[in-house]
Amino acid sequence: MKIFLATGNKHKIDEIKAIFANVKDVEILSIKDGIEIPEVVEDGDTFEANSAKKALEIAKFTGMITIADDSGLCVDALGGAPGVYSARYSGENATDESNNAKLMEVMKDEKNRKCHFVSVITLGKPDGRAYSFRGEIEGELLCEPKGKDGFGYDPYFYVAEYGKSLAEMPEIKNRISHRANALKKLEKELDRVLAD
Ligand code: ITT
Repeated sequence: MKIFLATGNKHKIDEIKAIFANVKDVEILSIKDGIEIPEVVEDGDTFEANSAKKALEIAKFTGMITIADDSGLCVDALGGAPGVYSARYSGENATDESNNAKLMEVMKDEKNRKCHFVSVITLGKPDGRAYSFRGEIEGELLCEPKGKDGFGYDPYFYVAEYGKSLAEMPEIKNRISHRANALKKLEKELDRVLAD
């Protein structure tokens, strides 16, 4: 079956397609297939609220079963910031570079580098029903970037178990990441959710 992936972030499209590659009978469509979608205003206070809003608004717009990902970096020493504001941490015209520069500036004298990524994947139906799944991954913030793959905060996100940043291990990232963990939960429930 065809499932529409509601995101404007091409890195998310690549990752979600790679993670879902082995899921039988599911074909992921996205803006990369030439389907245009309106921007959804992300004004929720939680990953769950924003993820459900994106999935449901775009499911209604396309008339297709739609999945959305709302995700972000939560830093312990910053009380969970940037959290749901991760994409625009350094302001309206933020880029990955400006967000990382701000994060490094704010964290420069901080010894506690513990952090985690969160991804909430929602499957939304055009009739308004939504099913959300949360995944997380623990890490530590590096002081210098490492690696060239991935996107966003990946070059600063160090995973002790592998001794590497997420930007240094794209294949492994797609097995262990917050996004992979949320998608595994969706995959487990997919038949039930689709039949509901
Ligand atoms: P859509 O809303 O269109 O999906 P977006 O990039 O705006 O795209 P979010 O609002 O969910 O998505 O913001 C997620 C931000 O969190 C993202 O832009 C990165 O800065 C960060 N982020 C999320 N997942 C990440 C990952 O796997 N690696 C690095 N940074 C990540």
